[in-house]
Parts: sequence; structure tokens; C-alpha cells
Amino acid sequence: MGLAVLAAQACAVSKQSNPLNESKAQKDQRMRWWREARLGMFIHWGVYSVPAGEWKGKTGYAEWIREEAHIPVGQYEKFRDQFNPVKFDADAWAKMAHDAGMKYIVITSKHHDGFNMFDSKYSDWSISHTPFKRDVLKELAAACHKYGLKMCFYHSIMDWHHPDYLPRRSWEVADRPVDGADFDRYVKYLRNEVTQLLTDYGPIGVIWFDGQWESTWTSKYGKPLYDLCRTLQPNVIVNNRVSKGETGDFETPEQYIPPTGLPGVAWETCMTMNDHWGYNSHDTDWKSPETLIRNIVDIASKGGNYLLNIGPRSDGTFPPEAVERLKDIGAWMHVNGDAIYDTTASVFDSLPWGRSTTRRHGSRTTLFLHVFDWPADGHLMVPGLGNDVASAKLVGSSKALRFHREGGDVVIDVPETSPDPISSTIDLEVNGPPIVYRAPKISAPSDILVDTIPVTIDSGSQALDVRYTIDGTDPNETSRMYAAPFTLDGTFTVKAAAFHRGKRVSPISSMTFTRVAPLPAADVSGLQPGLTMDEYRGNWETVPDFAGMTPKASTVAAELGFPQEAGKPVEGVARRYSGYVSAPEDGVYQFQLTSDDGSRLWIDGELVVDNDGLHSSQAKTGAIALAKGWHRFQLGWFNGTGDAALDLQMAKAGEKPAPLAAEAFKHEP
Ligand code: FHN
Repeated sequence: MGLAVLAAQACAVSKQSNPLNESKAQKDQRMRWWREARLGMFIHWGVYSVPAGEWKGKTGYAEWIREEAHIPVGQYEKFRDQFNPVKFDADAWAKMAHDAGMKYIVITSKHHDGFNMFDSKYSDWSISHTPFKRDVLKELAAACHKYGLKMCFYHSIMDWHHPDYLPRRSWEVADRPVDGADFDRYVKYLRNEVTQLLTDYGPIGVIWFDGQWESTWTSKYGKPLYDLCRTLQPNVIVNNRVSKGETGDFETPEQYIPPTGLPGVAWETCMTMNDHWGYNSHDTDWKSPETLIRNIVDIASKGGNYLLNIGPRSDGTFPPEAVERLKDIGAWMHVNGDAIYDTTASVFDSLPWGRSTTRRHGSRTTLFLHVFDWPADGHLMVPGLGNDVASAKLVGSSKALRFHREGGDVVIDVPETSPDPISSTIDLEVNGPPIVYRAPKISAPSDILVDTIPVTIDSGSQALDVRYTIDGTDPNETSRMYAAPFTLDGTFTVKAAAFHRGKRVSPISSMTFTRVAPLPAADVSGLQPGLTMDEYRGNWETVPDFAGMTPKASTVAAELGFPQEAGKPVEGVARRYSGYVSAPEDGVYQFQLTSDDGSRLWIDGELVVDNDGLHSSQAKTGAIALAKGWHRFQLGWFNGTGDAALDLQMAKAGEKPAPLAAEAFKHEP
């Protein structure tokens, strides 16, 4: 019996449909423009821009306003009659994207409210039936063509307007009874509109599906929809939200940058420029040009694309704050774009001063060094670079920079001041494929021990020696050579480095191991199965401090979970689980806590895992030394909006974490 209840919105692309029996090489060719593009514009535009985020005095809404403000469909439809973006200028939009260095535009053809921003043949809930009448997608497609941009569509599977879409919003069942609704008839409508979009608007670069998470949409529909798109336009690229994570050409992390990228698969981070996708006139929380530009660099350095969102106003203009940021991005891309486009991820695990992107060409490799923190001493150290350097220069300059080698590092002499305080780029040409001496990886089941702990060190290259110390001093050519895992039985600091021909060539890695006494078991009796679960309602951005709060409900739970309504996670909810967890024997235990949104785990009052904050499903681990017996357990979790997830796994350090059996939990009656 597991403890895990994970929500939909999986970001995993595993096996996928292949209607054209495409080879890997053919797929790589189909996606080549997209991989080289690295930067695109997302546009969320619809009749929700009319209320501009405000409804009955509340101002936190945007494209979800009908759902979040519980606006009856009849009342919401009135926005169609008010939608008249007389200042809409497709050419201006496309030019702004082009001048910002963006290579594709993904615009909402239909968002969850079901409103069609094009002249739909299948619905009058469309722009053609507004005072404006014009098909803005048709005009934007032409403008994209003019500026050499790929035209792409965002199309929502979830539809809060079509009478055949199910499920209804829980709050509006009376207003919109489900009588007569036929989901398969809705799927036919959806497929008809997708067919129109992929037939009448020219070559489409990407069709970006969304709203696939509800229970009614399954791979039974998702895979055929993927096939339909690829059959209509064999070169179109389809994202992973066409189905529940089983299909699609690329992954779509949203509002965050995966810390180490998503190696081995195509991925694109989509992100708002402020806090809303659709226009909100009250949202002044605009990301700075520095943040946006460094996001471009960071994402490219991890091998991903950046889809940066604009929420146009109801008059057809971009918010001025967005226009300004597009200009700042364009100015930076004009100088540094060559270090972003058609590059691959950094060959370095990390760089103390910034990021790197890579481009192989012939017998050489260009390492673009994106320097956020300019060296005050005029020397930029590139750690662990094994290649012979052919040349170094600032992009945009023909002036050569001097460089020299210091052991495993290359040092470049740079000007006193940075050419660009946000990020300056150095073009480092090296001979051959990249050779990077990585700091050896020191690994062990945990960094705490109660008796002994096995330690392994890996340099990542057979050609290199690893030398290490356990007293915290830096290893040198006389330090002991690593040959096999060794055991520690106390508190030690291990330091290791890679050596080549007797010289250190890698950075030094370090890890401290601490011997601790296991926390004593609780002196309790009469415990009963399960945990007490207190549930609270509210809006949080971190796990609340439950002290003094009054729960909306309290019960005994056999397992961890989160509330759902109509197949969708409840939003604005927090839970506190309390009780005792069993440690079968003395030892160090690891806990892996996965959640969306934030969660925190305490054992015997110690914070063991802190996975707090607003985020999609992510796992964090922690370790604690426990004596055999029952130990006080408390877990806090909350869900802000959207998806949810909560999963806890446990194991003796060094063993594979596994879900906890229900018997592992008890509470005081
Ligand atoms: O619910 C949508 C949201 O409105 C927005 O379109 C984002 C952008 O990717 N996608 C969904 C939330 O994950």
C-alpha cells in the first residue's frame, strides 16, 4: 500500500506515437529548427483580456477568471460583445518578436474558456462574432511569415464552454447541466478545429496542447490527436500535453528551469514575464531584464528552449512593460545571440561566474562563456578544461584575449570592466571535442553515520587518477590514491581531485561525514494505526505554521494524500499529518518527499526534508539517525493552484527508498 497519490500533468515524455514511422534522424531533422531556435514568444490572448484580471473587486485573475471567479457562462459570453482590439497590429507583434531575437510565436487559438481566436468553422464562440470580426491568427500567420518566424498555436483540450465537454466546473453544474453532453462529440469538435488550424493557416511550427489533465482526456484520445497533427502537417512539432505524458515531442516545464536541464530529451520552459499568462492590469510584478536575459542563458546552457509569455491587452496592444523588456532582450540578443542559437548544453557541471553553451564545428569546439559575475582581478578561470585553447575573444569583438594554463584550469585575461553587466560572452575556441576534468564525485548513503559508512569516489574518467584526503586538507600528488570504496567510522572531511601525469587537473570536491547518536525512540504505548490528518483552507505560498490554526476537518488517515473534487486537485488547501513513524532498527534513515506544491517533514521535531514553496511535482530527500522504535512524525503540505502531488518514501541509508507501509504509521488516540 503506497503513500503516493500523484497528480496528472506528468512532464514525462516516454514512448510516443509514430504515425509516419519516423526514424530518429528524421525526427531530429524535423525538430532541428526548434532546437536551434532556443527562444520563442508565448501569447495568451482572449476575451479574458476584457476584464483584465478584475471581477467584483478582486484583481488577481487572468485567463482563468471564469473558473476562479465562478462567472456563469452567460455572463462571461458578454465579453465577446466587448472584445474589439482595434489597435491590434500583427505586423507590429511579429516585428517585436523578431527584433527580440525570438524565432517562433505560440499564440492561444483557444484557451480553457473555449473562445476561438480564429474564424472557427465549428463555433460562433469565436472572434468572428465579436465587433472586431477579423481572424487575428490569419493575420499573425502572414506577419510571422514576413519576419521569418514560425507560427505556432496553443490549443486547450479542456473547454469550459462547449456543451459536450466534460467534466463541468463543479460550481456550475446547475447553470450548465450535463444532460445530453457527449464527450466523444466534443472530441470530434476538437479534432475538427485542429484540422482547420493545421489546414488553413499555412505551415505551423508547433501545436502546443494544454488542459489535458482532466479525467476525461486519456491516451485513447491523445495519441490519435498526435497522429492527426502529424498526418496533417508531417513537420509539425507537438508538445507533451497532447496526452497524459505518454506522447509528444518535447517536455514543457512551466514557470521553472529544471536545475540540471532534462538530459536526453527536448524541453522548453514556458514562463510569464510578470505573474499572469493572460493580461492582468494590476500585475506589476514584472521580471527584470536581467532575470529574463539570464534565464535565456541559463536555459540554453542546459539545452532547453525558453518560451516567454506576453499577455496582450483587450485593445490589441502589448503592455508597455513587456514592450520595454522585449527591446532589452533584443539588444542583448543582437550582440550575443550567436552564443544562444544552435548551441548545445554546457560541458561543465557548473561555473562559479556564470554559464556556458557549446557548438561543435569540424575539429574544433566553441565554448561560449556567459559571464554574469565579471572577475574583479581581470582573470577568468575556466575550471578543469583539458583542451588546448586556440583562441579567446569577446563576442562582437575582434580583439584577442590572452590566456594561459594553470594545472587543470585555463585562465583568460579579460578587460577590467564587463561589456554587459547582465551577461557578457567570451568565445573560447578549443581544439577537438571538449575535455573537461570534473571534480570527482564523492558518494555515500548519507553524510551522517551511526557506526560506519561506505564511501566511493568517481573521477568520471579511467584516464585520470584520483587522490584524496580524509582530514580536510587539499589533496596533492603525494596524497593517497583512490583504488576502491573505503569505510569511515567517525567524523571526517573527504577531499578529492583528479590527477593527470602527476598534476591536479580538476577542481577539488569535498564532503564531510558526521558520526551522530541515533535519536532515542519515544516512550509511548497504546498507539493506534494511521496518522491524524488536519485539513485547512486558505491561500499560501509556503507550508503554513499550523500552530493556532483551526482545521476545517480532522480525521485519521491510513495514508498520505490530497483532496480532489471532480477529478481535479482542490486548490487553496493545506494538510498536517501527525503521529509516529517506526524505525525497524538503529540506523540512518533517508526520506524522499515528493510534492506539488510545498511540503516539509519533521521527525522528533527535527526538520528532515524541506520541499517547501510553490512548484510543480518535485522530490527532495533528507536523512536522520533513529534508534529502533517509534518516533514523532509531522508532515505539512499545501496546494496553491493547479496540480498537486504528495508522496513519501523511506529506507535505511544506502537502500532504495520505498513507499511506507500503512503499519509504519501510528498515532496517539
Ligand atoms: O491552465 C494553463 C494556464 O492558463 C496557462 O495556459 C499555462 C501555460 O502553459 N498552462 C496551464 C497551466 O499549466
